[in-house]
Amino acid sequence: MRHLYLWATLAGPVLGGCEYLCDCDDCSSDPDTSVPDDEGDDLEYLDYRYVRIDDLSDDEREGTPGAEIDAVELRSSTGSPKGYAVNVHAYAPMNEDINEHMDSYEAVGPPSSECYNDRGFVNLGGFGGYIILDFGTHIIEDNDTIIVYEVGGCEVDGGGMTLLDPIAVSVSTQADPGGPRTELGFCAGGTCTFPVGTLPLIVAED
Ligand SMILES: [Ca+2]
Ligand SMILES: [Ca+2]
Repeated sequence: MRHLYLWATLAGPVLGGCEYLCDCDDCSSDPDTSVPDDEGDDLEYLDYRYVRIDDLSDDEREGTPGAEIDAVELRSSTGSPKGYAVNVHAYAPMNEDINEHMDSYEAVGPPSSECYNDRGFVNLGGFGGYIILDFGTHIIEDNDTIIVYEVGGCEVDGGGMTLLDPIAVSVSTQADPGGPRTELGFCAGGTCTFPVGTLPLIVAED
């Protein structure tokens, strides 16, 4: 599938009126004749619906099953909650032999692990593991925030702290793991906040 990318900076609203487009010495009596055809008005853009979490934790830590993903939350530009992940589209864990928590739907819904109480999360298994989710009817928009609840840095009942596992987060308009995606950034683990910023526009194919 071929996708055409139009970056937001190039696809902004066309400036109307001669004062923005030319030197006024060159203006005709009809400024509308200076406005180029705006074919972009007819373009449809794809919605960003999918969030991907990649496990970046080090495989050299023997006996550790990698990042523990408890929940993924989407918030609006104003900080108000839009919702938690609803569906799982792909789950590719690593190190399955040491991974006891492989129910990918543990990453759906509000946080539930209560700091590594041996439930409520799914392991990605170490570097190379990933999971792709969506937020149901909620799309990922410019200036939203995505929060990933990785179980790390919190105190376990009986003492000790859970291990921080680094992750990377990206978003896309399609669920295909091999498709194009926009990286939002990296985090050392624990509760990770990723500002969405301005997403590149992707034109829908006919
Ligand atoms: Ca959970
Ligand atoms: Ca962890």
